[in-house]
Amino acid sequence: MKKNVLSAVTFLVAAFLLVMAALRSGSEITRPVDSAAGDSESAANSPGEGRFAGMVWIPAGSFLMGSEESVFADEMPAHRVRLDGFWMDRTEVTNGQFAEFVEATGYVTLAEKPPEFRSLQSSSEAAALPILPEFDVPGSICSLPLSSREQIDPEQGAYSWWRYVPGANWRHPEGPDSSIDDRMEHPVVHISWLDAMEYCRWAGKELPSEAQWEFAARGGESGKDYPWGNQLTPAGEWHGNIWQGEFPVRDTAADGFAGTAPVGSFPGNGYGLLDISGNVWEWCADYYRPDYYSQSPVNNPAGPESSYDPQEPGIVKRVQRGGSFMCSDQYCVGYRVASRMKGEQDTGAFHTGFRCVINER
Ligand SMILES: [Ca+2]
Repeated sequence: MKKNVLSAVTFLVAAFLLVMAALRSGSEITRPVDSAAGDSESAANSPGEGRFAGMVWIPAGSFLMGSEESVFADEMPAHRVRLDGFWMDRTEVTNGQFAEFVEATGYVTLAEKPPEFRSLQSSSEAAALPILPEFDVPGSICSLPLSSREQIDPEQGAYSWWRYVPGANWRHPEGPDSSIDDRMEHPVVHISWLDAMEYCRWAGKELPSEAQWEFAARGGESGKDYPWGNQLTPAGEWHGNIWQGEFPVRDTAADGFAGTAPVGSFPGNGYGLLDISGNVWEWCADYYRPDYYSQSPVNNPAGPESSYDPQEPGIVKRVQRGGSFMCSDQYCVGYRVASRMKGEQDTGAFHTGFRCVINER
């Protein structure tokens, strides 16, 4: 059951494009078994200075990436990966940081422009379809507050609680009447992969490879379910901003936050990375392919050369990792350290952000 529901959510970021294109067309999570310990350098992950300010050094090392057993086939096979050291942002990029970028460059995000099909494979028949008029305005994807499960149309599944909101963008996360004035320390959202790349270029940084992301998220531990261990709430404490309560009807915010949280509201992992699990999905540089782990090179894998999602083969997708405030144990469980997600590269949503790396010492 859970897998079916998960399949529904994987469509969610793509749902907007598909709808525009007029294509009307539980189980228990298996715990990865302990793997051989990583052999990281002993160098301390000391905080950076200058252009490395706000970053931590992730020492070179090797680890077992993915899951040895999982209900999610794209996490397998677990495979050995070796990485050079790199710097990584301690936190997700905040609204304040993104505002500096926009102020300096005048950059306009894709959600602030009329939609275009920017992430269709050249062979996709959808490229010839018109954008429906009601969606042919700037906007982005938000969740629709529900008052009861009766509002969920079984035939629509996840479409029941996601909607395209005209005027929603990073400055107005829930639509034109919302603002980020009191959220400058929250992660920026409604950021597409293409937007994130532009920010990185400006900042002299890059998006992490998926392997870098998972290695860093594991925090020097191996074979754990979460960045902090194998228990979701050790000693009853929440270690990341996710969803509690009946999904998607009522978020009890038992972790202290409904929606995004200011970055750094929870303890860091073994490398001092904050919110690496939960809060917002984080873009990685890599194209998404579910079978990449069977092809991955050992040293510094940079992802496949093209994207392929069998659920939507016509759309170019990039990897997202870490889960968000919308993830619950009844649903996408994306906050697990091995969980993989994908999104079309030109589309953000109100739970999608990023953090950066620098690949030099
Ligand atoms: Ca929460």
